[in-house]
Amino acid sequence: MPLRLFQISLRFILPLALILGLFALALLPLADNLTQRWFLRDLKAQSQMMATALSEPAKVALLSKNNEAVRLRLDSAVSDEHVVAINLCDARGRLVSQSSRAISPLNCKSKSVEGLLLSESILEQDGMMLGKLILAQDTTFLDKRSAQVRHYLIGAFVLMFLVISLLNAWITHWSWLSWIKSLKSLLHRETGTTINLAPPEFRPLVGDLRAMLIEMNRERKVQQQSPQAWTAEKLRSLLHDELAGDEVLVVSNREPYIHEQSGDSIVLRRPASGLVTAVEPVMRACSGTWIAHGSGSADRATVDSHDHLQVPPKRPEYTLRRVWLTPEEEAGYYYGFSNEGLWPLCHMAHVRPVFRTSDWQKYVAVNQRFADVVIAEARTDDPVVLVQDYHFALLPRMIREKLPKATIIMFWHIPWPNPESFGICPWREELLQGLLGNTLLGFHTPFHCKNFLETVDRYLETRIEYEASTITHGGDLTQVEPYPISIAWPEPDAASDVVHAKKTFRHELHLPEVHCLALGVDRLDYTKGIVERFQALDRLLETHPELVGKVTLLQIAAPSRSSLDEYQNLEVRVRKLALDINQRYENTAAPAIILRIEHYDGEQLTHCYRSSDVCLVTSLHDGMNLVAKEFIAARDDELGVLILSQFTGAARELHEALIINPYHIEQGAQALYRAITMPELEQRERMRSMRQRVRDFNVYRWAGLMLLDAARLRRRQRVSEKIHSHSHQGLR
Ligand code: GDG
Repeated sequence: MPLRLFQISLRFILPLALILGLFALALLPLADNLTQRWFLRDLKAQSQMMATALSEPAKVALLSKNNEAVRLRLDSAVSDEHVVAINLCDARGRLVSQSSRAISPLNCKSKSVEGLLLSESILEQDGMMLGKLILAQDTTFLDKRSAQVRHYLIGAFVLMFLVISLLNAWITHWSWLSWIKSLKSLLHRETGTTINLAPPEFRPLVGDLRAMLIEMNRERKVQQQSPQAWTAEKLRSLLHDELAGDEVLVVSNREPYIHEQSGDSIVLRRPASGLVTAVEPVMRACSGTWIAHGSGSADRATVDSHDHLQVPPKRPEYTLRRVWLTPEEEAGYYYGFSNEGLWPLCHMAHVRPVFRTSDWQKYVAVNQRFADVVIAEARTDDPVVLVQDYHFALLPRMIREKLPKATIIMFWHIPWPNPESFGICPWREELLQGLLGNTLLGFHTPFHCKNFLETVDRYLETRIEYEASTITHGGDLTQVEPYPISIAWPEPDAASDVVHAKKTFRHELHLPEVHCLALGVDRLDYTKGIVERFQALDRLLETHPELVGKVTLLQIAAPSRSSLDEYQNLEVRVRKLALDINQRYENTAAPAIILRIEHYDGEQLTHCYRSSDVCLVTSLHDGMNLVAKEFIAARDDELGVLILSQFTGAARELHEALIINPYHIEQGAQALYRAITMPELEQRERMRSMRQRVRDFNVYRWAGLMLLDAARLRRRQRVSEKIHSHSHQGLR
C-alpha cells in the first residue's frame, strides 16, 4: 500500500483508537459495578434457598434440643463452594449449633465480617420466633470474577479496534484502486466522449485533470530535453541538430527594423511590438530569412535589388526581405480586416469588430502576396516556415498548396475566442481552413488551444483528436499546442546601479528624490486597460489622501494604429482622464499622472523598469503580455511589485504578482495600496520566484519547444512519405 494510503488510513485509525479507548474507560467501571451486583444477587438467592431447605431440621433441633442431627445437615450445606459457615442461634441469641468449619469472628451477634456475606433467616413457629440461621458466604471470588470480566472487555475492544482498522484499510485500498482504475480509463478514453462516460464524481474534474497531465507531460519532456537553462546558444545547437541544414523562413506583418526618413538623414527604429521582441532572438539564433511588410518611409532606399537587407545592421545575422503594399492594401488588410475585424473579435474588450467585404478582399490578396514571396524565397521544397500572427490566417493553406512538403508553424499571438464569439465573423470557415494548412499551430495558453479546437469542431467537418490535440482536415494533419511566449533574459548590467537609477530618473521627471513611482508601458490600445489603471490610481488617492503628492504614475503609451477611429478616441479619453485627475490634485508636490504618448527606445524602457516601485499591467484581455516579464527581468535588485491583470496569459505563470480584475476599480486601488506599502522582504520573495520562472521559461524555450515539435512532425512526415513511395513502387 502506498505511503499516502497509509497516511489516509492513519487519519481514520487514530481517532478510532481514541474513541474506543474513551469508550472503554467509561464502560469498565460500569461493567464492574454491574457484575458485582449480579453476583451478590446470585449469592443472596442461593443463601435464601439454603435457609429454606434448612429451616425444618433447624426448627426440630431448636424444639427438641437435638443438636447433632442438625449439625450434620449444616455440614452438608457448607460443602457448597461459596457457603463457608452456618450458625444456628436460639431466640435469645445463643449459639445452638454450628457447622464444623467454624469461623472465629462469626457468632450470633455478627452483622458483618470482612470477606463474607452474612444472611440471616428467622425461624418461627405459630407466630413465635424460635431462633435464626446465619449463613456466611465467601465474597473474595467476586474481585477475581470482576477482574476477569474487565480483561474480557478490554480484549473485546482491542479485537473490535483491529477488525475495524483492517476493514477500513481494506476498504480504503480497494476504493483507491478502483478510483485510480476509473481515472486511468477516463484519461485514456476518447476525450470527445469522456464527459458523458466519466463516473459522476469525476465529471467536474475531467478538464482540469487532462490539462494538468498534459502540462506535467510537457514539463517532463522539457526537463528531459533540457537539464540546463535555455540560451540562444542552446537553441542554435538544437536547430543545428534537429533541423540540420533546413531552411528557415519567418513571415510577419511587422518588420524588426524600420528605416525612417528624418530630414536629410535616415534613422533606424525598432517597433514597439511583443511579436518582434519575441521572434528576433530566434532569427538571430537560426539565421534565416524574415519576410515582412516594409512600412518605413526609407525602407525602399535601404534594401538591395531583391528587396533584401542584412540585419541587425551593425552585426548582420539574418536576412530581412521587405514586401511592399499599396496604401489601399494596407488600409484594407492591416487596419481594416486585421485590426478592426480580427483584433476586437479575438479580444474581449467590448469593442465591436467591423467586417467589410472590401477589407476581406484585401486581406486575401495580401496573404496571397506574402505566400508568393515565401515560395519565391524558398530554396528547397520543404522549408520550415514560421508564420506570425492573425494578419496571416490564410497564408498557411496558400503555402501548403505550392509547397506540400513544407513544415509550416504558426504562432497566434493574441487570444482565441470561444466558438460563439468567433462565429460572428462572416468568413469564419475560410479563416479556419487557412489555419488548418499549418503543420503546427501555437497559442499562448491551453485555454486558447481548447477554444480553437472547439471552434473548428463547431464550423468545419474535421476529425479532431482532443487527446493528441490534432485536427485532420482534407488529408492534412495540424497539431495544436500551447507555447507560452517570453523574453530573452538580459545580460546582467554591472555598471547600472538601481539606487542611482532611481535617483536620476526622479530628477529627470522633476519628482522629489523620495517618491513612489508606478509605471505603465503599453502600446496605446484599448485592450491594455489604461483607462481602468488611471481610475484605480484616482480611487487610491481618494481613499488614501495621505498619498496625494507622494505617488505618481508614469504612463508610457506607444502610439499604435492611430489612423483608426477607435484608437483616436482612446487617445482622447486617456489624455482627458489624465488631465482631469491631475487637475483634481493640482496643488501638490508632484503630479498624479505623467502621460507620455510617444515611442521610447529599448534602453529607456529598461531604465524606467529599474527605476519604478510598481509596474501596472491591467489589460482587459491579453494573449501573454511581455511588459510584465520585461519588468521582472530588469529587476536584478529583486525589488518592485508587479500588479497583473487576471486576463493576461502571463497571470497563468506569474503567480507571485498581485493579480487583479482590472474592471474592478476598487480592487485595483487596493492592490496599488498594497504594492506601495509592501515590505521589502515580501517584495524580494515574490520577485525572486518570478525572476526564476522568467529566466527559465524564456523566449529560447518558447522557440525551442515549438521547433522541437516541428522537427518531430517533420521526421514523422518524411517517414510516412518514404513508406508511401515504397508501397507505390511495390505496386508498379
Ligand atoms: C502581442 C499580444 C503578446 C511598448 N512600448 C514601447 C515598446 N513596447 C514593447 C514592450 C513589449 C512590447 O512592446 C509589447 O508587448 P505586449 O506583449 O505587452 O503586447 P502586444 O504588442 O499587444 O503583443 C501580446 C505579444 O504579442 C507577444 O506574443 O504577449 O499578448 O497582444 O516588448 O517592451 N518598445 C519600445 N518602445 C516603446 O515605446 N521599443
